[in-house]
Amino acid sequence: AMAKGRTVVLIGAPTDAGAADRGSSMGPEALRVAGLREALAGRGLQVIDRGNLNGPGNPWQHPVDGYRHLTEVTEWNQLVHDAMYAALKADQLPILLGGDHCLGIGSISAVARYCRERGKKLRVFWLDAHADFNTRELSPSGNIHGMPVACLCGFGPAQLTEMSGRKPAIDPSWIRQIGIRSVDPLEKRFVHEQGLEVFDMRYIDEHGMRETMEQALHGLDDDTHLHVSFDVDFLDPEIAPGVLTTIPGGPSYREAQLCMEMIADTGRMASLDVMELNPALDVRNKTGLLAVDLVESLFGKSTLMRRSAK
Ligand code: 6HN
Ligand code: MN
Ligand code: MN
Ligand code: MN
Repeated sequence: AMAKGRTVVLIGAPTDAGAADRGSSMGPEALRVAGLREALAGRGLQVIDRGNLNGPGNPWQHPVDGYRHLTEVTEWNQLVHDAMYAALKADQLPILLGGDHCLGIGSISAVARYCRERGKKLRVFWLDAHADFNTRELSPSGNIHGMPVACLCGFGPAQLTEMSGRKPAIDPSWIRQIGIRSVDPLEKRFVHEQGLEVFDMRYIDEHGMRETMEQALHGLDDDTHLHVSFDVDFLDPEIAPGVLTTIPGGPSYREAQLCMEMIADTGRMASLDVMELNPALDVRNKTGLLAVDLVESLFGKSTLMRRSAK
């Protein structure tokens, strides 16, 4: 599926309207400056950089009725949905360059629509320090980047839950959350109620990244489209300071590499989000460079030829 010669499309979505503070709107350009296109081309992929989507600015308002910037977040997600869907229809592998993680709604709604039409199964890997499973009733902040997984599962405002053409866009059983270590009190209860499969940091500590990924990847087959939604705050802040919502105790450099390499080994990743990179908080684009390094691993770069290499 991920053979050399595939066409990868970069879609920049420079907004931070779903977050509590500014700066992730600069993420797409920081990923480009860190050499994302060149890294992918080095993997033997065709790369088309579509440039940035052009959505509304950040009005910088307080939440209204439990949501901050719902109008702007909706517009951005519709743009993302349309661009991701067009790329998938053209048999390309889209990479969304965020932008804050509210955009996972549009991205994964497009993937869900596409999979439904093709009769494909979908699995979503949510690599994140956070579960992003809040609703306006549960959220302590009103920030929609804390709500995308709930919206995709059908819990949220109609304009965000119905974007895929079907509500819910995805079933909770299609999701695997990895690296989680910060869940709000009411959100925690809802995660349990909905039966999300969460490989939190405690699980990774006890079982190791290898067994964690074996579990998370279990059951993927030829008919499964694997979407990876990579929130850069997944990574330990020691190695990845360039994010707004740093949470200590994340995966190390080696653990993150293994996670990405094991995804690459399956050959089934067919769409990707790289989210929440915040260059205003970074140090000499260190986090941007690390994100590009990990994306290379997602596309099969490893230190040596693996005996299992396809
Ligand atoms: N992210 N759980 C917090 C909230 O405000 O809902 C933080 C969410 C962070 C979201 O990093 O994508
Ligand atoms: Mn997130
Ligand atoms: Mn996060
Ligand atoms: Mn074990």
